[in-house]
Amino acid sequence: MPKRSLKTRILQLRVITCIFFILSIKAVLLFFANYGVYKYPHIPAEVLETQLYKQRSPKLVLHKSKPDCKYDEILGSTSSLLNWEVPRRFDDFSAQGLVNGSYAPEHCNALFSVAVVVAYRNRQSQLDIFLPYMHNFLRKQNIHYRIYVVEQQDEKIFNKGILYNVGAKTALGDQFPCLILHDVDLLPLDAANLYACAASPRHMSASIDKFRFVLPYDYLTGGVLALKAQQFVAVNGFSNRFEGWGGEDDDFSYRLAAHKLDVVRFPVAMSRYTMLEHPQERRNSARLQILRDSIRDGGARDGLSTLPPVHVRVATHRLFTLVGVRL
Ligand code: NGS
Repeated sequence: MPKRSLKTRILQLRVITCIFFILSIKAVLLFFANYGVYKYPHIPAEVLETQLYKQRSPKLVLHKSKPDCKYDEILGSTSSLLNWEVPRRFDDFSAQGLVNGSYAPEHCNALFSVAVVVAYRNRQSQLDIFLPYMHNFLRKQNIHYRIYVVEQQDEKIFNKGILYNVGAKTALGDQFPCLILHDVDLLPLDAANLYACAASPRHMSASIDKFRFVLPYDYLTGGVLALKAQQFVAVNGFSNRFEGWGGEDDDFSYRLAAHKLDVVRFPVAMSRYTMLEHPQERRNSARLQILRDSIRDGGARDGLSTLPPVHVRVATHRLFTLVGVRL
């Protein structure tokens, strides 16, 4: 066999290296292309304000001498935090203006009243970051809001759907026209991400660092979702059947679609979140079956209207209203 010259060997090596390099690039591109929606459709930034649902709670005390609050500067803000800049300690936190987890601006009359509803259990270290961070963030937004922490206070399997139904009922009792269903591990990074409902349900956490700031799939409504209280009631709230992790939000997306309620989003630069780290919860192995059954029998028969008998105890704290639930 003829001996290959050094030149041929180097050339061959180069060809192999090039092929390897091209294939690697292709694999990386395919990975990114197949995993998530990079450019999701969103409300154009210029018309955002016209799409918002301006509605206050009748309980909000208005001051005739004060003007209505303005939102154009907030919506136009380009100020953002990078995920590693998010504080993990709040040694100098001030609770100024907060009563029972609620706040309304003093210098103007808010045009939005918003209930932030957090389904919660056993994540104290996250709550310790979430509450001060969110109050610091929301107090700059000129909105009237209240944070409800809906805690499952028993040893049964976690049921987020029931907690959201109970939380929504409590917020409805307080006459909040807009609900924001919020995971405790998600923190908004963009000052322009106004915590307000839109005419259509609004998926707010479209761009999360854990998912490389890519929307994992277009019908995802989990994480942070804003919708009118009347829309929540119209779709009969969440299913009560999902126990453990997963599926209840996809079922809710189906309910919205079945009621022809299209989900809207804000542009990426206003929808970024960081996710606080935590171990993955145990997945509910029955979730896909429950989802299929729920969709098969028309979806929304089970929900807010069929909430099982649960013990609910509401207690007020300075930074939040606690809605304790025992299944
Ligand atoms: C889907 C789950 C959703 C969940 C989403 C993102 O697979 O409940 O992942 O989860 N659907 C089912 O399991 C049917 S996340 O990675 O944010 O924890 O919200």
